[in-house]
Amino acid sequence: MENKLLNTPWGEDEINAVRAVLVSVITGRTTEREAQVSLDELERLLETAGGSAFARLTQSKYSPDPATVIGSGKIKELYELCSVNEVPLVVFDMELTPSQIKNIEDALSDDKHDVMVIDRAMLILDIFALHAQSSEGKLQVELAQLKYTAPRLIGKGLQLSRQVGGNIAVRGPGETKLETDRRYIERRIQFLEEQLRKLDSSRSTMRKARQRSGITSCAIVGYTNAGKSTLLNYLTGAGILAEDKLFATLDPTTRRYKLPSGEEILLTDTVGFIRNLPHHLIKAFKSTLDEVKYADIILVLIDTSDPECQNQLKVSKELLRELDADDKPVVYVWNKCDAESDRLLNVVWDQAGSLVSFKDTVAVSAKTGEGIDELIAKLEEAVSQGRLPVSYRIPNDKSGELNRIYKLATVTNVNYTHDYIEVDTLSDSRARGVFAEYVYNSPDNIDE
Ligand SMILES: Nc1nc2c(ncn2[C@@H]2O[C@H](COP(=O)(O)OP(=O)(O)OP(=O)(O)O)[C@@H](O)[C@H]2O)c(=O)[nH]1
Ligand SMILES: [Mg+2]
Repeated sequence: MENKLLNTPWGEDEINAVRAVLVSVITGRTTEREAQVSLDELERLLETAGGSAFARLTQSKYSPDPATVIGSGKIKELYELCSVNEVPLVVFDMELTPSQIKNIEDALSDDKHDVMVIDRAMLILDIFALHAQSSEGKLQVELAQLKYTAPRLIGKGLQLSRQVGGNIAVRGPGETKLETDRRYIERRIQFLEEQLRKLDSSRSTMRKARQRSGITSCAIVGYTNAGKSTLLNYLTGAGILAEDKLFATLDPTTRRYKLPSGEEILLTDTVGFIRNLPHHLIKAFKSTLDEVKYADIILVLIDTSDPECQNQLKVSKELLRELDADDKPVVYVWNKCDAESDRLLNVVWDQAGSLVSFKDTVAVSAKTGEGIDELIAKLEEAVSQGRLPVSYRIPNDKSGELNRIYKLATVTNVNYTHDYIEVDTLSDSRARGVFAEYVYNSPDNIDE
């Protein structure tokens, strides 16, 4: 059999994979091209979840039908496509309500053939369920699935959904199975929210301790598959799974990294971004994404080998704004420069002026190490951003504080007097806060 979509013979994986029709509605706000690009991505998401795309169906419709999204003619076409080819799964590249899912499933199923309908967010959550490793990650995914996916499965019955859709969208994190019993869901949601609250408070205690320790933290963010984990692995040997799959990483990983100046910083690899991420999903992964929100510096990675890299950058910038993290020092990193150097040059020269300022960008290959030295230099620059000359007076009986100052600030001069130690430094806002009681001369109080 020929796989028409991919134009290749079926491989073993494709034969075992659950086949699905991908559906997109082109509304007034999207173009045909944008819809196809988004469908390409949906196809990759489906493959990551263990499915394979059988066909695509698109409809231009200024306002989607409230009951079935696509019109009745298209529904009929979809019904024929699924029943003739025995396709059990349909994935819509948009957010569907539980009743829309039920209506479409009813219209596509008959006594001989059941069809399961899911949307983009359900598919993403399914991949998260497969990839969650930490207990916090698993709790977050299960909670998001109970709130989002479960109500969308109730109409059809979970057993049937499993049979029909080959488990796609109905897996729970780890070995657990997603439940759809209403009473169970309510109790479980309460339990998970309580557990997550506890974890969140211990995470914020840890974060505060980290802030007090004065080590600069840097979050590596960017579109899924941009190479974030590969970069952290290259720099620190973190050993994180990095592969050519969407959302390979769900849980954040933090490692120490020593800059050439000798200063240590913390680098954190984070969950990838993707276009059309529903707002409630961002909220569901709040504590994971807080790593970005509370970082001192943001390193945005863009995959230059992806023809859609401009959009990757746009989505990353939008999500940073949504996370309230867009006012921090940012270093834009054009990754995979070993793969597509021509495009890289075009991107940097044609687009940097309008999208990012050229001086903040650097081209690297996290795979070969090309450009990494320049990246580190940019990082050092960003770390020192916001440092001001400040002098502290430390009473002699607290001389131990001097060691801490050495850790948190750049010391330019030390003068021992009879009553105190006078230390001239370059201090960032955090160091100025930590040693506020010792400040005797800084630009802040000179202005007063
Ligand atoms: N050619 C080339 N490939 C790279 C480079 N950096 C990463 N890759 C590949 O890109 C794919 C994705 O890399 P990851 O490090 O997993 O990407 P990520 O951003 O962590 O992705 P998610 O965790 O899935 O969001 C892998 O197959 C890497 O080997 C690079 O500089 N050059
Ligand atoms: Mg990763």
